[in-house]
Amino acid sequence: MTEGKVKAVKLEKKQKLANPVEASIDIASQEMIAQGQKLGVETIFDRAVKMKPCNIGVQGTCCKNCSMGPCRLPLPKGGIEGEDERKGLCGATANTIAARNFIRMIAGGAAAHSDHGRCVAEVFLSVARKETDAYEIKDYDKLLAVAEYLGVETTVEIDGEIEDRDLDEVTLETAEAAINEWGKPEGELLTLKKAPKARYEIWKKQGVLPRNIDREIVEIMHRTHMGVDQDYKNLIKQGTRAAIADGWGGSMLATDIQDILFGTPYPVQSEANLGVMREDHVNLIVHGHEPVLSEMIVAVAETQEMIDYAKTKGAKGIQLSGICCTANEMLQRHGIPLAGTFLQQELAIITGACDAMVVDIQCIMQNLANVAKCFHTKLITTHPIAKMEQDNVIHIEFDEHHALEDAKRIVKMAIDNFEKRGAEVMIPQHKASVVAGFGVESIEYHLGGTFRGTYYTLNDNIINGRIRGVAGVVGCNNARTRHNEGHLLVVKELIKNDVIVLTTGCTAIACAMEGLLTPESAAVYCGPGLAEVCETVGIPPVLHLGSCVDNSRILLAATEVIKAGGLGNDISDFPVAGSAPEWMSEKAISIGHYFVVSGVYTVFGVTLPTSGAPVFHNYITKELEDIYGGMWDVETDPIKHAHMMIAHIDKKRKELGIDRARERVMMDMASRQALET
Ligand code: NFS
Repeated sequence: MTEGKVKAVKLEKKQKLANPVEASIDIASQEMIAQGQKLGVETIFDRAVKMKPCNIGVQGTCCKNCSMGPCRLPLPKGGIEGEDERKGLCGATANTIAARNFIRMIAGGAAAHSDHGRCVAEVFLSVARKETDAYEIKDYDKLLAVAEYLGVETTVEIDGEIEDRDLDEVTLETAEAAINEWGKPEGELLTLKKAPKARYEIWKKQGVLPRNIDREIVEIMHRTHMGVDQDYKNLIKQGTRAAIADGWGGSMLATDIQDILFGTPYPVQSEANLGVMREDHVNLIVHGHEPVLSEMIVAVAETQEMIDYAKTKGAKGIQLSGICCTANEMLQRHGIPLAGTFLQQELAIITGACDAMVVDIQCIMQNLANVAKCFHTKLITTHPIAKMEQDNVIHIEFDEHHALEDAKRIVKMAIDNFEKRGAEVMIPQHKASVVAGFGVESIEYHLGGTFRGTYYTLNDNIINGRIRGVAGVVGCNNARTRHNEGHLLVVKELIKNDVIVLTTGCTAIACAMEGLLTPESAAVYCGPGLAEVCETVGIPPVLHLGSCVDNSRILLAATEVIKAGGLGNDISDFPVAGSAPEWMSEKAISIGHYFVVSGVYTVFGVTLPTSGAPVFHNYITKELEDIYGGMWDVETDPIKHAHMMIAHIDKKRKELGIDRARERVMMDMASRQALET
């Protein structure tokens, strides 16, 4: 530990500290929370004990959109009887205020995902214009698929013959068409046509087809300005447009373009949890979201030149690992291990073995700088829109035009810092094996029909009841709940009941840390039907589909299920449910809402910031189902949470008339064998 620098974050003597066992379900994290407390280094877990959330904000009924407020409209004790007379100075009702706040959260989330997408699209354009040689097209099949849905011709007729067009021209036109989706002056998003036809028609009928990605976000800021939209139904309608523009627009383009530039993921093996850090290696941790930078770090850190350089400094090599969604991106394409979830970022530094942490955008706690100050760790920001005020933070602005040089500088900085480690090194010895990197294509490969090459086998197993249904369990950690407990209890309860789980984001990392992302976990945790499918095909019962922008992969996988037939015409017809047990970010609200309006019943844990406005809350948790076939729900008890999803899945099985097959599966083995085709 670096002497003399501890004071910046020293825990006060009388400060109430977190109980490590109550704060996290994960032993590695418990050890590091305790280690932080021993060294006097405060973490988010201690701050969560010290500072309670504001009850009015939790209810979603605090309006601070003008300087006459903040107007606070808490729900009276015992609820509302008769007319709800609460109003702000301008007369805004609790419903208006909660709806405004809610869609501003959607705007924040959609902006974060989509601006990330824009950055990736800009790199794609640089590649197409041949302005950078650090990046190249890695997946031409994906490029041609994206060209097609963006309306770029990939063939040309010459003398009556159809020939392929020049690939450079196709690449350039595709990149230009992609960028155009953020700000085109008229029309609607071209990506919407990837949705099932019935879904597209619902959006059209409701008048919620997004026009372009940026406009829907801007319009939320306008409508929620003082004195504009004062009808909660009309407000959420705009929230719907922006959320669709995220899930079926900005996020989907981010995923597709990342696949074009960095390769479409296929299953890879790796490991997860803080135990992936190595005491005798240079530990470089990438944290954030955009793979544009971390791809270059991987490329540089794996060169012999850098490994040799690390050896000259006394290290045995370079251990790269990741936190948050950058971790998921690096895992799914390169097998780089996961150091941990959102709530483990400070803990990774408290190991005393993190030689450098390089961050880009989103989910980066400002307290990282204070924790880094207590150790030798170099904390490096890289993005022009995400800097930190603390003076120990180094800013190396990353640019795709000199990407390799920037990455080299960062890797060298980590290596040079290896020798400066203090005496207090403690890496928890906990990690689990992982198989990650699933997606629309690899699910088709593993669960597709041998001859049909579609989702036939998956559908068949849903119809015959071996797989009861599909769940998308996603989202963050939240320091107001026990780290990872909600994720793991919900996911385990689902797979125990034969529901296959698709996961992304920090839920995916939590599942990875628990060993749920291995085919072997099927025999331990699954019901008999799902276990049989997983064992036959050799897949885990929980499929890692990537980062949070990759939730678009879940939407597209659901669309493939519909296309393969036998399970209805729309996402809302088939047995699927969504969940975010430990959500905390605005991005999660945007994801939740595009799940809902894509026809998915979606349950959130922790709380929903709408509870203080019962009429609006009722609208999104009940009435939306009549319009979109999906709705919000909230449940903090993980087991109940999972069973609400299962009940919905069973309701859909019944509506499809496939509930009987499942009864036979559960009752006797002979009937199950009779179902085999
Ligand atoms: Ni998603 Fe990824 Fe994690 Fe939550 Fe943050 S890392 S984009 S927002 S905390 S899942």
